[in-house]
Amino acid sequence: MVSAWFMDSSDEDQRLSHQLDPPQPVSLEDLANCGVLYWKLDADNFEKEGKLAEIRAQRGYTYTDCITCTPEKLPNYEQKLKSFFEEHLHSDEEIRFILDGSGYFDIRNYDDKWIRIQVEKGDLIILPAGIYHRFTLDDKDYIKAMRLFVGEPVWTPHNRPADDHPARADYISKIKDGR
Ligand code: KMT
Ligand code: NI
Repeated sequence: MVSAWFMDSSDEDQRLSHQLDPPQPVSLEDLANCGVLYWKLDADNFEKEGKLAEIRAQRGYTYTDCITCTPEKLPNYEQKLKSFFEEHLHSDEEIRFILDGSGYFDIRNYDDKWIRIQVEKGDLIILPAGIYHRFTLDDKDYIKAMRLFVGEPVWTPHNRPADDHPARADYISKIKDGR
């Protein structure tokens, strides 16, 4: 099961867990209230399992590719990791299926608090368009993920402040309706 928690506010290494003391866990339901969707799939047998194909068909995810975060496999490694960790939003969903390794997606909830979501092999996570978020590797320094998209991918991050972006207004209105 995916694990998520409210973050402490220390400036220490982003790759540490940043749990509060005592920890303040966040449930899947809380994540769903922020518009974040999650499934656990079989990363070694996802083709046979069929769940990914089902989700792709339902949600129209026609595009896939694979990203591996290591200095050897990811061009401009340092620069990319830095930009992943800048708080930003996108005009579309961010969809990642973790094939190997682990890391943290941080999202802002409706009170603008950081929630850290730990992802590992088999996790499929969908961040809604317009949510402020960022990504970091953990202390194991390795993740391999499938990226999915509806049609031609647009990876452009809009760094905060991006409150005038149409996806932001759309996101805020959906979240308000759902509360
Ligand atoms: C992103 O956009 O933040 C990434 O693709 C991070 C690596 S995949 C878990
Ligand atoms: Ni992003």
